[in-house]
Amino acid sequence: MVRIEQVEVVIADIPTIRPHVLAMATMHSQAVVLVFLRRSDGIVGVGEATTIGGLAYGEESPESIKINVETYFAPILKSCDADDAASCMALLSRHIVGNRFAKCAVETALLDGLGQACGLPVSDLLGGRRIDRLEVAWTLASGDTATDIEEGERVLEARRHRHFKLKIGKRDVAADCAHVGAIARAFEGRASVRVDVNQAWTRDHAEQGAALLQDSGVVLIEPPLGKADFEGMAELADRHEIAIMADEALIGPDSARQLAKARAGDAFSLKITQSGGLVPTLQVAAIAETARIALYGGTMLEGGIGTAASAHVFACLPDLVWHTELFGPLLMTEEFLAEPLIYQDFGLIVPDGPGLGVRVDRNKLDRFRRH
Ligand code: MUC
Ligand code: MG
Repeated sequence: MVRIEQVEVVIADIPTIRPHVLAMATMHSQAVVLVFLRRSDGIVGVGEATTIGGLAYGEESPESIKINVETYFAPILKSCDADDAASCMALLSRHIVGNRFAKCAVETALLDGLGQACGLPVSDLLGGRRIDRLEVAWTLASGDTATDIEEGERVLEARRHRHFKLKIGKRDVAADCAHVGAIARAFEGRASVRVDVNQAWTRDHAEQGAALLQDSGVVLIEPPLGKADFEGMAELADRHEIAIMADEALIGPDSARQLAKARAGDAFSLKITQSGGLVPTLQVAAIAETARIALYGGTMLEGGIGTAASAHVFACLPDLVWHTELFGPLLMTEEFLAEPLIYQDFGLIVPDGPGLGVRVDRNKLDRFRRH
C-alpha cells in the first residue's frame, strides 16, 4: 500500500495585475493555498484551493483551509491508501463536514499523485477528455469603463479572449447598466459580453437590470439575486430571454438537484472548489445535463494548479455551452509553475502530461509564501 507520509500546506499571496473590483470585495492580490501530499513512493501530488476576498465569498478562508487540512485532514490522510483516492475522500467526508474548498485541494493532490504514479493525465482518471482546448472568457473589472474597453481591445487583439464578463453590482443599476452598455457597444460583433452581479440586486433591481442588459445585447447574467432566492431566479429566467446563471448557490450535487428542481437558472457555473472536488463537479454537471441546464466552466480565480485541475474536469464534459473563465493565472503578476499554462487562439490548452501535467516551482513559490 502506498502511504501519505507528509501533508504540507502553503499559502502564497500573489499580487493581481490591477485591482479586481467585485460587488463584495476589491482584490489586490490572491491568496493561493497549495496542498502537497508526499507519498511513500516519493511522488508528490499537489492541489490548490482559493477563495475571493477572505471570507467575502464563501465560508472558508485561506487560513481556515490551511489549519483544517493540517489539523483534521492530515491524520486521516495518513491512514489512507494514496492510490485509492475515492476511498480517501469517502473517509474524509465521514469525519469532516463541509470544508469543500479544502476537500477540493486534497482530492486534486490525490489525483495528481495517482496520475503521476500510473502515467495518466487526471482527465483520463476522470473518464477521459473530449477536447484539448477550452475557450476562456476574461473578466473586465477595473471599475472604469474606458480602462475596461482598452483592456478588452488588448486581449482581443492578442487573440486571448473573445468573451468578456463584467463585474457589476457595486453602483446603482442605471449606472452599472450604462457602463455595461458602453462596453457592449464597443465590442459589438467582435466579442460577447456577460455580467456577474454577485447577488447584489433586489428583485426590482434585477427586473430593471435584466431588461436594460438584454437591450444592450448582453447574453448572460450571473447571480443577480441572493443565493437563497431560488424563486426569484426562476421567475427572472422565465420572464427574460437573457440567460440567468446560478453560481454562489451551487455548492455541490445536492444544491444542483435543488436548483434544477426549482429551475433557478438557465445555466450552472461549475467550480471545483464550490463543488467540493473534481468528482463532485462531474456529478453537478451530470445533474445539469439531465435537467437540460447549460454548463459553464467557472473559476475561483485559482492559480496554475487549480486552473489545470479545473481544465482536466471541464475537458471531460460533452458540451460547455458558455465555455470557461479559466483565466486565474493571467490575473496574477507572478507565475509559480515551472512551465506556465498555454493560452492561445482564445483558449487554454489542457495539459496532457501525467497527473495535472504541470509542476510547481518551489523556488518561485517561496518568494510569495506567507510566513
Ligand atoms: C465569480 O463569482 O464568478 C470569477 C471570475 C471573477 O472575476 O470572479 C470570479 C467569481
Ligand atoms: Mg460568478
